[in-house]
Amino acid sequence: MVKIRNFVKYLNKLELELQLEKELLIRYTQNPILNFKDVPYNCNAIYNPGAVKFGVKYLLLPRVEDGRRDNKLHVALSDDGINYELSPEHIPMIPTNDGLPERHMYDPRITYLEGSYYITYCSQDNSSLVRIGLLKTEDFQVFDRIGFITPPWNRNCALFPEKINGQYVKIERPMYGNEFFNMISFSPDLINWGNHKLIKLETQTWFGEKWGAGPPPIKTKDGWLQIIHGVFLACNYVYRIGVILLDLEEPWKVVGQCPEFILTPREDYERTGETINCVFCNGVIPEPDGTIKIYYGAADTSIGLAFGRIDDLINACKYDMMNNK
Ligand code: M1P
Repeated sequence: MVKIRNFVKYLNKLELELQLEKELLIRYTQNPILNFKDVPYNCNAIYNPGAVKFGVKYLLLPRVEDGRRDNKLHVALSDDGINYELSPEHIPMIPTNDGLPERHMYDPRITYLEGSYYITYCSQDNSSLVRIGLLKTEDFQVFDRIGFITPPWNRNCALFPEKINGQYVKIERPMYGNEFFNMISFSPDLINWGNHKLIKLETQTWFGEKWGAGPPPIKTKDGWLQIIHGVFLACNYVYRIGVILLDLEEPWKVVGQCPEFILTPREDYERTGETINCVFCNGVIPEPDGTIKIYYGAADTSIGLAFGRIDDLINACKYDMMNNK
């Protein structure tokens, strides 16, 4: 029995290796790993989770859209990074002190920094006005509001997992009407931010409309590995996932860019849903063996999981744009 089980494990591994030769990421065959049926109340969707290792557990912080289509964050825990149990209650909403209500919390990015977990998330009022809130927690039960760390009209913000030259660092995307700017900014205290620097990518068709940062960047010897999403306008928007490398000391400088997307909507659950043709990632978990688990929102409706290798993603970023090879 043990021999057969080991043989099946070996075959699964072989299959994974063969598929990874063709594509950089492969999907978990039982996707989606969470959908509306896992939410114990009337809801519209569950998607775009933040992700982190939490002690011996894997932790997701998905966005749940309730029966009013209001957005809240729930904690989901897992022993294996694949099978998650969702807590029935959303995390507490903390009153703001500046007169702007917070009706929706969504697209959280979780950064483990100096022994605490920090959550950057989109905070939206009763209209479409959105800015970035920052929460701090030790246990994912009690949350402190650090403050709002951008002015209104900002999304796709993640904190770096360590200071650079004595300063906290974030990546963010302010928007002015139909203009979108990805930037790095710095702070001495996580509250006051400045010294904004633009990040410039070589524009590719698949993100011709706009792009934005995904989860917090991962430190590698070749640079900060940053998962992004990119948007192309066909008859509708098409959201895809890509990857870039940022300089370790001057993270607004792009030192590598994979010209191709690394995940595109192909499966029914990615093509059909609240937002058709959409894969969007704001949570990954790198493993000590060099693999990476990529959690992504599928069609703004459910959560998919894909596997890859960090070295493959780094190598894909070493594409020579000048010489096209
Ligand atoms: O509907 C697709 C995505 O749209 C927004 O992303 P962006 O600001 O980059 O266009 C976000 O609302 C995101 O949650 C959503 O999945």
